[in-house]
Amino acid sequence: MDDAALGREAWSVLDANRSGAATVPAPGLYPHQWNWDSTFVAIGVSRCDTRRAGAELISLLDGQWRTGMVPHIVFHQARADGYFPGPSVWCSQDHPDAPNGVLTSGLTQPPLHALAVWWMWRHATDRDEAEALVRRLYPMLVAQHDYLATTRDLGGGGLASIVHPWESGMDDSPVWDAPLDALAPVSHAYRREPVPGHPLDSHHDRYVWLALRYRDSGYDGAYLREDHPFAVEDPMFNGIWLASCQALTELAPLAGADPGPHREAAERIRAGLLERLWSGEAFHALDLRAGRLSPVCTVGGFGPMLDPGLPADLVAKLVGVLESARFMGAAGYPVPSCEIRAAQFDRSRYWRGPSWVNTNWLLRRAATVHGLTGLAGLLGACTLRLVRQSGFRECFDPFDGSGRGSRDFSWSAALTLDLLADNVDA
Ligand code: 9WN
Repeated sequence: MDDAALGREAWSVLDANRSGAATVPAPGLYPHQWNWDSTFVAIGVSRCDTRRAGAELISLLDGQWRTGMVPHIVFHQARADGYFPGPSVWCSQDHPDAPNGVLTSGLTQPPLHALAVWWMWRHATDRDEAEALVRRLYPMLVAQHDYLATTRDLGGGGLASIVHPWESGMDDSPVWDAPLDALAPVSHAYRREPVPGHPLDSHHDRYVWLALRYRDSGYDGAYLREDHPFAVEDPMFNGIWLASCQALTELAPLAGADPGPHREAAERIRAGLLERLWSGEAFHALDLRAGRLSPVCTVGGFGPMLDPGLPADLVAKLVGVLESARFMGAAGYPVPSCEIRAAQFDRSRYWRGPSWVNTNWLLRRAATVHGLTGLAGLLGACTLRLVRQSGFRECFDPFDGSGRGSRDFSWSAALTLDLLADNVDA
C-alpha cells in the first residue's frame, strides 16, 4: 500500500472514531475519550488540520478539574454504560472540584498535553488559529503542571507520582506487579467480563479496589500522601512531563507569559530523575511505599530520553540497552514493551511484551531530540511496516508483527499520519 492510501485509511479510522469533537480510542472496547490517546490524536491530526487538533484537546480539557487535574477518561453521556468502571463508579459529579456537566474519572494519565499543543503550533496549517489555541490552552496547561508539582510530588523529590497503574497508560506493565501484590487482600462488589490479552482478574480487582479507595477519600491529596498504598515515580510519566515543561517554555511567550518557571520545573524534574530513578544503566520506576526501584526494565524506562538536556553518557547507555537483544536487537518489530529476557515478558499480553505505535513514536521523538537520526529513521520505518502489515491495531507481536487488541485504534492511525508527514518532508 502506498503512503497516500495508508494516509486515507488512517483518516477514515479517525473519522469513524469521532464522537463530537473528541476521538474515542477504539469502537467497542473504549467508547469514551481517553486522556493521552487524545494527545496522540491531536499530534497526528495537527499535520493537516489545526482546528480539529485544537478541538480534540479542548474537548478533553473540558473535563479538567478545578485542581488542575486532567482526568484519564472523559465520559460521553450517550455511551455512559459502555466501559467499566464507568461514571457511576467514579462519581465525579459528587466532587466539588470536578467540572460541571462533564462526567470524568478521578485519575490522570501522562501529561503529554503541552507537547501536543507545541506540536500543533509547530506544524500549524492555520497559524492564526494555532496562536489563538495556544493563548486559550496555556492557562489550563499551567494549572495541570501546578497540580502535578504540588499534589503529586508525594516523594518530595521533584517528581510526580502515579497513584494507580491506569495513570501510567501502561496498565499491566510488570513494573506494577510488586506494588499490586503487596496490597492487602482486596475485594469489591463489581464483576467484569475478562478481556483476552488484558490484565488478569486478580490484578483488575486490585485496580478497581485502588480506584474505590481513592474515590472514598474524596480524591484527597493528603490521603494520597499519607495513606494511599500505591505511589510510584514512573520514568515515562516524568519524562513526558519534562518534555511538556520544555514545550511550555516555548509556548509561554506566545501567551505573553514568562518561560522561566517552566525551565526551572524541567531542571527540577531532570534532577529528580537522575537522583531517584537512574540505576546506573537504565531508568527504573521507584515504588515509594516499598522504597525500592522496580527490577524490571521496560519501554517506560526510556521516557527520560525525551529530555534534550539528558547527559550524553546516559543517552549512550540507554541507546545501548534499547538497541541490544534486550529490546530492539531481538525483536522483528520493535519496540517490545518489556525487555525480552525478563521472566515477565509475554509477547501476547498487552504491556508485557507487545510493541505499541505510541511508545515507538515517543522513542522516535527522543532519538530526534538527541540527533540520533539513524535510530529515529529506523523506529519510524518499523512502525509504518507494522501498520502496513497488520493494520491500525492496538498493539503488535514484537516478533512477527501480527496485530493484537482492538482494531481501528485511533492513536495507531493518528501517529501514522504524523510519520507519513515526515516522509513527505524528507
Ligand atoms: C484503562 C485507552 C486506554 C489507553 C491505555 C491502555 C488502556 C484502559 C484499559 O486503554 O487502558 O485506562 O481499560 O485497559 O493501556 O494506555 O489510554 O486506549
